[in-house]
Order: sequence, then structure tokens, then C-alpha cells
Amino acid sequence: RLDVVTFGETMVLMNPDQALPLDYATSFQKQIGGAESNFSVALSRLGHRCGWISQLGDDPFGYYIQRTVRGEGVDTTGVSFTDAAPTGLFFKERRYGDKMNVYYYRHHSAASYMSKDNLDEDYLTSARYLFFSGITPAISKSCKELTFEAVRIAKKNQMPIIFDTNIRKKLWNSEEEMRDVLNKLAADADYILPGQEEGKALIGTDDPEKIAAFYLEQNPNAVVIVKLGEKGCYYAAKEENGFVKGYKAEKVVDPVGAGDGFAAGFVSGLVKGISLLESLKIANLVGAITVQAGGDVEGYPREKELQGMLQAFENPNQ
Ligand code: KDG
Repeated sequence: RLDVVTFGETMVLMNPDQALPLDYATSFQKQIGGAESNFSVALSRLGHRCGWISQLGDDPFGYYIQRTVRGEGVDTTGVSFTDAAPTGLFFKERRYGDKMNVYYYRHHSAASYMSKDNLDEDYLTSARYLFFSGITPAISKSCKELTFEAVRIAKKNQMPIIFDTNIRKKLWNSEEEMRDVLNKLAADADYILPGQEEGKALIGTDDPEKIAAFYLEQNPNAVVIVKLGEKGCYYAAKEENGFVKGYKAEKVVDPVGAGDGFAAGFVSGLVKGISLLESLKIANLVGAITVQAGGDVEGYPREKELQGMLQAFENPNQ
């Protein structure tokens, strides 16, 4: 049985070797990136069984992504290939310090043609939890329908839903549509993971307590976790709330993928059945470890490494 199932687009990432404007960059590392496969890889490294549903082009980049994700131990039986469109691509541009720009080449990509037909109800419900992000409903109309259908199936089967709002403004037609769709999806989720800055775009405030209050009013049984970057996170549920302090990264190399690592750390705690507070400590730590490596998925820790670090933080003098 799968612990978690998720769906979403993964692209080949061309990561420049130089911190230069992209028009001057000359050499790149070929890597992969996609919020939900990042999450799946991070979860798999923490020892859990995760299934990733997607669509790739029947092309070398598609084979590369499938091989990489599968090689990390993620179940890829829900991945299909199409001849009708290519695998998506994106470039990172590094300028000053950890500042990062992203350029997408994903319009009409293979994944954008996913639809409800990509969801096999038996496969989806073979998992204990459903995880998804706000990127998929932004990719295309059929991907938006797929997202709502997955939520419907999960709810029908009493599968808890974890929703990472993951705003990508470049992908939405309008901010209004973005707000409507993401807040509607949040209303059906059991765990909602917005970033503090995202609060501004979604509900007009970056006050973590107000962000949580908004989503709790929509769904009083939800748990809202507001990510505060290196400060950690704020969580609120019907009967408990509070701040969980973050861990300081020695050096931020690449912040992209940290949110996915945070989500995986948190979900790892859920799957293990440990407390909300302990799960969020793990989430914070995975996030802090992740930003210290280049690439999206490279820096995710393994369970053993994570436990060692948690212990070192709890008992600094040993
Ligand atoms: O969370 C990291 C992702 O943003 C990155 O891997 C690319 O999925 C991606 C996207 O759509 O931006």
C-alpha cells in the first residue's frame, strides 16, 4: 500500500553553472524539477512509499525524468507517455546571492494535457494520503479539472488531503482566478500549507494568524500551517496553535524545492503518526537542509541523516 499519492508536472531543469544573466550563461547541469516529484523524492528518502501520477513526452527528457524519479524509489506506475507533446523544460537564472529567477518552457507540454482520464481511482485510493500543489490547477483547464476530480475522489474515500498552495503567478491567467481556485481547493483540504508571502496574494494579509483564521473559518476541521521561511512556521487547528522555530541554514545555495521538502518532512510525521509539533520540527529541518544544495531534489536528506541532525539540535553538547 502507498503511504501517499500525488500528481503534477515535472520538467527537465537546466541549472546554469554561472551566476550570470541567462543570456550570458554558457553551461548548465541537467537536472529535474517539479514540486510534486520533488515532494515524492523527499518523502521516499525519508523511507515512505509515494506514488507520483504524471504525463511525460515520449522523448529523451521524458525517459530521463521517469528514470530519475523511479530511481529514487517513487512509484511511477501512474506515469504515462505521449507522442503528442514534449516534456516541459525550465531554466534557473542565478544572479546575486540566493536570488533566483525561473524561465519556463512548458506551455502545451505533455503534462499540460493531463486530464481526469489520468486518474485511476483504484490507484489513487490505494494510498493513505493525497498530496497536491497549487501548480497543477494553473497549468491548463484539463489539469484544473483533474485536480478537482482527485479531491472529489479523496473526499469520497475519506482520504486526508494535504494541499501546498504553491503560487506560481506566471502560470495563472489572472490573480483573481488564482485566488478563487486555490481558496476553493483549500476549503476541501485537511492540511493547508501556504507560505507567509502567499497569504498576501490569496487573502490580502501576510499575518500568519490571520491567514490561518481565514482557512479555519472556511473549514474548522482543517490544520493550517503557514511557512515563515527560516523563522519556521505557524500552525493553527481547532484546539491548538503556535509558532515552531526554524533551523538556520549555514549557507543558502538554492531555495527552490525547500517548500516541497518542508511538506515532505511534515507528511513523513503524519504517516508515522507522531504529533503535529514534532512533525513540524522535521518539516522545518528538511527545509533548512534542502536550501544548502543546488538543484531541486539533490539536497533532500535521508532518514538516518535527518534523525542524526535532529538529535544534534536537541542535545547540542553531546
Ligand atoms: O517547488 C519547486 C518547483 O517550483 C520547481 O521544481 C518547478 O514545479 C515547478 C514549478 O512549476 O515551478
